[in-house]
Amino acid sequence: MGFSTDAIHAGQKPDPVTGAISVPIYMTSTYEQDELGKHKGYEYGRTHNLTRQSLEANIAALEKAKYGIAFSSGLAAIHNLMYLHKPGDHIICSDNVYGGTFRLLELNLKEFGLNFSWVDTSDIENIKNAFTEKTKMVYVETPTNPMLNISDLKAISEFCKSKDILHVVDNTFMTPFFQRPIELGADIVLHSTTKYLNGHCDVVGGIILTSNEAAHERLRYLQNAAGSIPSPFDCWLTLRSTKTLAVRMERHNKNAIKIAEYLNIKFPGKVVYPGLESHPDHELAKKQMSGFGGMISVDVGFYSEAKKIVDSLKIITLAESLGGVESLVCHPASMTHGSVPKEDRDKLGITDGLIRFSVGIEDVEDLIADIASALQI
Ligand code: P1T
Repeated sequence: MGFSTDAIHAGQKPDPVTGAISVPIYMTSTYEQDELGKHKGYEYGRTHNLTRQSLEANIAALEKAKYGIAFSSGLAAIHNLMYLHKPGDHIICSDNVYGGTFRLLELNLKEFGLNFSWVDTSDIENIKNAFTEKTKMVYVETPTNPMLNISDLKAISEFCKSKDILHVVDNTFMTPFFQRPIELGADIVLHSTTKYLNGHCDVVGGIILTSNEAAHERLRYLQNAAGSIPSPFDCWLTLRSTKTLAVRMERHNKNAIKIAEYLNIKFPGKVVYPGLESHPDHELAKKQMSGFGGMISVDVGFYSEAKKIVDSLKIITLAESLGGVESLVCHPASMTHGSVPKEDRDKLGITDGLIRFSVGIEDVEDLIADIASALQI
C-alpha cells in the first residue's frame, strides 16, 4: 500500500457494532470479564485500550515496523526505552539531541548507573571510537534538534549489527513520510508524537516502533509495569492527524525550502537546513531522506538581535515545540536546550544568537512577509 493509504486505513476497521468509520474513543479504565479466568482480551485500561492499539498499529505500518507502543509523551517513550538497560551499561548518543533528552539521560538516569558518551554521530568514526565492551545501544537523532546534523543510518546500523547492539533513532523531525530508519536497518524508532505526527499543537505524546520481538516484548511489559500510557482521547486525536501526515509534510517541506532560501540571502552562511546545498550533509540527506522537513535554524549573531526578531514576529509564534500546522519560533539556548551546559551549547553551535523556526503550513508569502518585517524593526 502507498503511504497515505496506510496512513488513512492501517490499524482502523469500521466499528463492528455500528459501522462507525472513525475508531471509537474507548474511555474506560476496566472491562467486564465473562467469568473468572475468561475475558475478551481486555482486562485493564493501563494494559489494553483499543483506541491506543489502533494508533500503535497505524504508526507501525507507516514506519514499516511490526509493533508500536504509544506513550504519554516523547520523553516517557525515551525513559521507558532506557529501562532496557542495567547499571553499568553504556550508551552512545548523538551529542546534539533535544535538551530534554539530554537532561533525562545525563542529569537523571546517570545517577542510576547508566553511562553515556555524547559524540558527533554524523562521523561514524566517533561511534567506533566510543564503543566499549559495555556498550549496549547507539541512540541517534537525525536531523538533530536544533543543529540539523545528519547521521548515516545505514552505516550506523551495520556497525551496530556487527557488535550485536541496538540502534535507536529518534525520527521526530522527519517522520516516516520522509525517513524510515527501520528500512535502513535500525532496530527501534521513536517519536515525540507531540510534533509532526499529531501536528496540531494539541496533544503531548510519544511512540516506540520496532520489529525486534525481544525488545518489543520487554518494552511492552515495562510500559505496563511503569504506567506511562497516553489517554484514549489523545490517541484518537493523533490517529486522526496521521491521516493528513503526507499532505502536511509536503507543505512543511515546500514552505521551509522557500524560507530557508530567503533567510540565506539575509544571513548568508548562517542558515542551517538540510535542503540547502551549503549543508555539510546535503548529499547524505538527499540519499536517506525523501524531503528535508520543516525545521530551520539560523544564527543571527547576538542575543539582542535574536530577541528583537523573535519578539517582533507576528504570525510566527514564539513558543517551545514544533511540527504543528502553525509556524513557531524558539530560542534554543534559553528554551529547549536551557539544561545543556553553556560550554556544550557553544561547542554544538547553539549560540545565544541562534533561533529555530518550525515552519508551518500557512501561506508562505505571509510567513516571509512576517520575517521581513521583523528584520526591519
Ligand atoms: O515533548 P515530548 O513529547 O516529551 O518529546 C520530547 C522530544 C523528543 N525528541 C525530540 C527530537 C524532541 O524535539 C522532543 C521535544 N522537543 C521540543 C519540545 C522542542 O521544542 O524541541
